[in-house]
Amino acid sequence: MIKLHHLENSRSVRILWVLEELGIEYELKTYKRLPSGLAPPELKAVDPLGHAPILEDDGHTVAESGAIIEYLVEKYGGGKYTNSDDAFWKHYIEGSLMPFCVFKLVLSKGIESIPWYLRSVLAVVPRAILSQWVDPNLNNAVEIVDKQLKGKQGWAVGGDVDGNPTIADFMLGFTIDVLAFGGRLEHVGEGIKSYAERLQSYPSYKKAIEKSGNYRYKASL
Ligand SMILES: N[C@@H](CCC(=O)N[C@@H](CS)C(=O)NCC(=O)O)C(=O)O
Repeated sequence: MIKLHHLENSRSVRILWVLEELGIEYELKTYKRLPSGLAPPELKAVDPLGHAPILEDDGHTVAESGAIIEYLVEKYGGGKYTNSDDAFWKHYIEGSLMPFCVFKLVLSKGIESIPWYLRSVLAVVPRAILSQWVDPNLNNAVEIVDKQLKGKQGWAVGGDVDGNPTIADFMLGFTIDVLAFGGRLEHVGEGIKSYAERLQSYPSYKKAIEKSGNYRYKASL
């Protein structure tokens, strides 16, 4: 049986969504993050990188959310869930947008961890990196997504021929949650906002979020 190694509050929500959408049976193994936020060492025993998600199926171990999604859609999707525009968005989301989300998160957490009485001095460099490099790049990357979603009533690249979500959506869902988290929805643009609303009421996505445990990125709409 398929086994998903899922880390709380992580990209493995993408795979939960695909599995729920496909309606196939799977075993879910959920891992808690260490206090540092890192994945626990047990994940390294499953795959050398030790990052979630990791999927096991039929003797294969697949890492990287994009690769896992393609594997599942190809093997179990029955020809559905694809669109010729998926390739760009799959690579763009993980290759260009997510890195800036992660830089922002890591630098902001680093600044917060500096004792307040030292912050004005020690935070100068991380704040400069944020304002001069991370924020402009992140804002630009988010705007590109917003432009793609603006005016759309359905899926990110129009869905498949039957109106189902496609690989671009499976990649985008978790990222939209991260962008919309913590009251930031007001700052992300109309396209992202309305997509986030539709996503949150989509049955298989709702189910995936329920199964993911205590999901911190639940957007307040
Ligand atoms: N590009 C990889 C990223 C994998 C990744 O960084 N996963 C994070 C969770 S979202 C992780 O396992 N973090 C724990 C750690 O860094 O120890 C993918 O798309 O699967």
